[in-house]
Amino acid sequence: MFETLTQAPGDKILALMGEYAADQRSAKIDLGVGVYKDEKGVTPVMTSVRKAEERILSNEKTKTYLGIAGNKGYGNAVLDLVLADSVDRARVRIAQAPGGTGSLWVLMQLINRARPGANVHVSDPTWANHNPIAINSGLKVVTYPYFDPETRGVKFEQMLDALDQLSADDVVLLHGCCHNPTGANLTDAQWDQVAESLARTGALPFIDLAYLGFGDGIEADAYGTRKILSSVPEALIAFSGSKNFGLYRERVGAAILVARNAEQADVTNSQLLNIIRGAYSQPPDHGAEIIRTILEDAALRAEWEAELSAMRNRMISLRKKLADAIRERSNSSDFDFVADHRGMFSLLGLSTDAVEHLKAANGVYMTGDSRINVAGIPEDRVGDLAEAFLAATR
Ligand code: PLP
Ligand code: TYF
Repeated sequence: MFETLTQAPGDKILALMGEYAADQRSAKIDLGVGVYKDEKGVTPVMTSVRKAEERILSNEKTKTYLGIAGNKGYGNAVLDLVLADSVDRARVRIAQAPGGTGSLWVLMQLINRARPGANVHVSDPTWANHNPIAINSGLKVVTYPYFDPETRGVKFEQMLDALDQLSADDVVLLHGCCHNPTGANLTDAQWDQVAESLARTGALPFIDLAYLGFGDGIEADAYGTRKILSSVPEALIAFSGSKNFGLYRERVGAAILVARNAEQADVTNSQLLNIIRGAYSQPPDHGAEIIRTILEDAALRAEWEAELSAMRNRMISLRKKLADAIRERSNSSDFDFVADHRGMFSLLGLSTDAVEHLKAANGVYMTGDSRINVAGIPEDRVGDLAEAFLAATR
């Protein structure tokens, strides 16, 4: 049987993690995989999460099956967090799913049931996993203009022109905030225009919300999602709790669907639950129960929000420090975009050779497209990094 198979391509980002671990140099710097790291370079268990786990451990009465849609309290808490009052809940359904990735998967399967082989329009560039998830679900991937390598901002006029050409048969995948890999994001006024375009063309918005709270705060980061939901009849959202709750390995996320009315929401939801049943039956509970416990308890929630703010402010401060260090050394504003970007990433726009050189000569690791994870910048080595980046671009 297996002799028919050939080697499948690996995940480049996860392979880079292995390469970094094998590097013996003590001065190496990991700006690769997108996990948050604190000033000691570790990805900590948040204190609010630890406290919630202690409560769960002492109060848990059963480990019987949860049901296909997962933890109900979690679902309601995530809807409050993400949607607020942007849309009538009678039109909304939510299913807990394994991570943002599992949520993207079940929603892509749902799209393919509604419109087999539909075009999913993704930003150029986008997270490397969007493409395989769409293809494996039977969908086609098309790109819309997004990142401008000259300004390192968003090519907004071209993006909007492309969106304006779409029809009700199209799906538009949008990063709700903290764009991966570029770090370049839409302004509120630009979100308004995107929402208006989607309402006009009828194209289906599909929002990947993997970094809520990592950009400018929970409310600010939810602006685009809520604006779109208040403007269009139908939408999909893939929510992830991996980053903002630091629950990466617990695999907690949610697939959210918004339909035209309650009847269509029920029918569409029956298909979503049918997809889940035929894939993994039901999601694991632990991560969802942690998030439910935190969001439903005022004190734990306040503690989580403070921890999330500290992570976000640390990333913003590292962005400023790196941009300042480069400006001081180069007398140019060429890298100021790093301070303007938001979320965990910035796409530097370096050549493949420069990325390889930084790794070989300086032990600085980033993904091949020159994306850096700003949370990996060591506070005491910002100067070294600034010099290495300038040398690599000369
Ligand atoms: N979407 C984007 C844009 C991401 O960067 C990630 C990163 O991990 C995910 C989705 C999915 O995350 P997870 O499946 O770990 O929740
Ligand atoms: O882009 C990143 O680095 C994160 C982490 O298959 C990640 O989103 C990377 C690859 C992958 C899963 C998660």
